[in-house]
Amino acid sequence: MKLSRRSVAFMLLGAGGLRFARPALGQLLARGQDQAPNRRELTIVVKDFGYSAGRIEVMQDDLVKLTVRSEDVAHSFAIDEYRIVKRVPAGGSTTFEFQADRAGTFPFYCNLTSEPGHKMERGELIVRAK
Ligand SMILES: [Cu+2]
Repeated sequence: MKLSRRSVAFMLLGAGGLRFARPALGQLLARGQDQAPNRRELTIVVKDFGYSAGRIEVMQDDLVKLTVRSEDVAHSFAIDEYRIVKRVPAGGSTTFEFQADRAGTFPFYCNLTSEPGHKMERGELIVRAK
């Protein structure tokens, strides 16, 4: 007999009662493809023409909420492959979300040209395949 996720859920409810079924049901549903993605919240500081994290690692399909904060002049944060380009105001921050739906290694950088140092701001986003 092939069990659908729904019928398994009903079996758990029937066997263990709602109180005990909840954690198991949660784990079960977390693996489903139609479920909400894992959320990741990350903050990167940029100053002195460098990002505080040279590498960001997430899992494929994570919903990433990223805050980039400048502790000096205006900067930006760009990931070409994800078509992300965000301004980071001087002394301020920007927060945005994206779903890391493509696995691989993707460079991030600051695309400002007002001073040569911006070119040195580099890092990479690593999205681990599921
Ligand atoms: Cu910059």
